[in-house]
Amino acid sequence: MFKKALAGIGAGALLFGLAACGGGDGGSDGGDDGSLVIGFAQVGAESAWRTANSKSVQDAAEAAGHTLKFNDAQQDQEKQIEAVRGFINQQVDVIVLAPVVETGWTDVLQEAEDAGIPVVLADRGVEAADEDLYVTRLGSDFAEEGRKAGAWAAETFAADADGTKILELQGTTGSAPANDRKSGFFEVLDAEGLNYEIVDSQSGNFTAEEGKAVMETFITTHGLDGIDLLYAHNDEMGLGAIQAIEEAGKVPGQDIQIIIVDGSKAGFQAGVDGKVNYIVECNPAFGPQLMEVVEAVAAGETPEKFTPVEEGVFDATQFEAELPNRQF
Ligand code: GZL
Repeated sequence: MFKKALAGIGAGALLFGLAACGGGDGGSDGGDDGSLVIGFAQVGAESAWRTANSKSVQDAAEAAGHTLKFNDAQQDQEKQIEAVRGFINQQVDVIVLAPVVETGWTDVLQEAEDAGIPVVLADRGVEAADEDLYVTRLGSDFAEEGRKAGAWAAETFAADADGTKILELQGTTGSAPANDRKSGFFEVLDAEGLNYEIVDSQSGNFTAEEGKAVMETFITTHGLDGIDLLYAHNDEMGLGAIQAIEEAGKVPGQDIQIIIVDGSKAGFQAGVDGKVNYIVECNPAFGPQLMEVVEAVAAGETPEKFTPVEEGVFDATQFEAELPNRQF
């Protein structure tokens, strides 16, 4: 909005306008009414979580009177980088990025900084080397989600003298949630001294289709006899795995216990049906909180480097009561 207004002014006035507004070479000053033009580079639409997250952000931007330029990168980093470059060229006031993976962002984040456009990370994070190239991240503490899952598993299988055999369906390779949900989970199993074996661990890329396909490969390779636990980094992969387990003639939730992360309606329904044993919540509905962060950043404030969203955990005794509360 602000930049569009300036764009109509002659060169001389433009320099004055920029100087008078302290806009520098593209600072984010927003419109006179405080409205902002926000570029949102979203991961994709791979899961119910992602769809709910996009809606939460879009609804919150509309409610706040901001213009949201939305891009769905279909889980492709090159498309996300292209989207960010597009937002830079459009001289948006703030860029919001949900980075599909942790690495490969230095150049484009530097370009945003050079253009004077602040970047806010939403949901996932980037590698520490790029920490100075974004203002703040609003999202989940993925390692803590992994620790919560690990605490339940360590308690549930503590008496399993012959060792707990675990299959793991990891999220998108190289993504912050996949890296951190894995590290947090096994950090707690080790700290609690659980006797366990990782029978196999592969990425299902956070989708139901790929989660089912990987589980079918697990079953073909290892069988299910003696497998105690499946740890799926999100609901979709867990639900896909459940289909594969049932097609193999086994009972999910009984023959093999299952942990999922997100807390979608479908995930909780699987819990009510006895097919899932533990759910770690990952909250997508941070749109309003994100707008507050973006507005603060546009006003030149510097929030904490990381703001975690609130999230809970649920076991079989809680699934039925919680299901009606699920928003996605
Ligand atoms: C976590 C988010 C993950 C979800 C998945 O914050 O990045 O990506 O857990 C989604 O469902 O695909």
